Amino acid sequence: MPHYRLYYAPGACSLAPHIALEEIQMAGLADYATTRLLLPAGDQRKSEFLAVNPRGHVPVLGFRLDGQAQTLTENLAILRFLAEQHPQARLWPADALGAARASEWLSWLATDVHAYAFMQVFYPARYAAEAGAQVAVEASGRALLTRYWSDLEARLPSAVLDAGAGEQAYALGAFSVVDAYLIAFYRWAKRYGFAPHERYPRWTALTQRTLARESVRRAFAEERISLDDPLPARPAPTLFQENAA
Ligand SMILES: N[C@@H](CCC(=O)N[C@@H](CS)C(=O)NCC(=O)O)C(=O)O
Repeated sequence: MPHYRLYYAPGACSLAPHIALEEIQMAGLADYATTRLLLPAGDQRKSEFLAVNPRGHVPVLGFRLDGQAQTLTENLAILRFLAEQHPQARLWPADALGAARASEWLSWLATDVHAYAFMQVFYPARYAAEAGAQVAVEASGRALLTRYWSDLEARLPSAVLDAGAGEQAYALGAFSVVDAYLIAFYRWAKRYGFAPHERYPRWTALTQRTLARESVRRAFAEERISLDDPLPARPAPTLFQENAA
């Protein structure tokens, strides 16, 4: 049976592959272990982890394939790889258009939403040294995210609002890795004050349906997170200090 190791940080974007691995394990297709990193403690910059992923990011997936040890980074690649290795878990649409839609969602979430907009909100000090400029960077990220959330809400099918729709009422119809990724963003949106539970009924209904899955509850429990976790204190190193480190 395949065995994986997931390097994750609680509530980070690594939550998506964590949920995917739970789905795969619960279907009896593989098992996995985890290594937990605490980002505020700087675990991602420690030499043990940089030896695994010199980019200093989670998620990382470790596994053996054809006798070779592999480490795979990047959510989009990891989610697609897991889904393709375990088609019986049905985490990725089988038809060509559905598959393209899955890539469309994951790519947009990883690049525009995460790398472009959220990073400005998470780490304004990485973009500007001066405090006033950092406020402007964060405001820019927040304005982008507000636009993106409306786009996201409009793209979700109205069927997600139908409490009786059951297993066919996820972002792409059936449950997929897209839903596993979306719930991580919903939690961030909530923590960072975007009040998705008040403003985005489709995204909220989708999140509740996703959260009701056993795999998702297990991943949340192992990461010791909830949708209501408060915002952590922010270390906010300056650009100058980061460069000097
Ligand atoms: N492009 C990567 C980004 C991964 C990423 O930014 N991960 C964050 C957690 S959500 C991280 O490890 N951040 C650590 C840091 O920036 O110091 C992906 O999509 O997997």
